Amino acid sequence: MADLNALSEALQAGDRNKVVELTTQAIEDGMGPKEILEQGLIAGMNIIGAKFKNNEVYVPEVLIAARAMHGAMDVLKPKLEEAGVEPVGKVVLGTVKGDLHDIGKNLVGMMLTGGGFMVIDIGIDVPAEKFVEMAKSEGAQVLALSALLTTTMPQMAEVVKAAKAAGIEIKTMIGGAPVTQSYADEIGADGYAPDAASAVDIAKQLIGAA
Ligand code: B1M
Repeated sequence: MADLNALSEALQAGDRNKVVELTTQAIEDGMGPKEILEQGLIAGMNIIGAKFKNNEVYVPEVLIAARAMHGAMDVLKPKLEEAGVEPVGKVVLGTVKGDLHDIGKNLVGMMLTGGGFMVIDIGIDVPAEKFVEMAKSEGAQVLALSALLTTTMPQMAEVVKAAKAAGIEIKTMIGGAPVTQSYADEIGADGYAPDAASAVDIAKQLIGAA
């Protein structure tokens, strides 16, 4: 019988081949895709997230764990769809207009995916109107904005303003090295996360899934 603890541990070690092998084995053993996702993969990603927050692991370890998670998701996704398993929520994620930094954004996306969210990553240098348009067309619950430059932070205010003006039911959350909770308060964003692991907690709180 497949061992979900071993799956979680292989994910934490970033051993993509082992993670794919154990996920495949768990499916063949007749385990439910939701159980494999939650008790194996998300459980492992949560541990990586907590260690990342505590500076026990660093960006490279998170990236290789996320790569292993992606490998498993390729195998698991069709099974999840067949079983009608709904994601925790849908997030539209991007780096704001004028800003080309994407390493932190990508990490946030990987952690959110690892946390069970469906993430629509719309890239870098994204204007406010595009965020709103995508949030509408995707029916997302959360708009997640990243900025690494003090000069592009004001773009976050533009997105928050545009989302409010469009009258859409959506929560906005922001992050990035120069961004703070007080800036989030100042521009009326619903949430702020200092790092990729906390972004998952905040996104869940915002949609009442915490
Ligand atoms: Co640039 N850059 N850069 N850069 N760059 C910084 C940010 C800078 C601090 C360097 C410095 O001067 N010391 C400085 C900004 C100064 C400021 O405004 N305060 C700077 C500058 C000035 C510039 C240029 C203007 C340089 C120039 O051309 N003269 C230029 C701007 C280009 C543009 O965007 N228009 C520029 C360009 C670049 C590169 C293209 C060369 C490259 C980016 C490559 C890429 O992203 N694909 C680059 C890089 C790599 C950096 C540094 C070195 C590293 C950034 C990074 O990836 N960190 C950076 C200096 C530094 O931070 N040490 C610097 C690792 C990443 C994991 O952390 O992105 O902070 P971070 O993400 C964290 C959290 O912030 C948080 O979670 C992540 C993981 O925990 N987080 C969120 C991020 N987004 C979040 C969203 C959330 C929640 C949490 O919710 C939605």
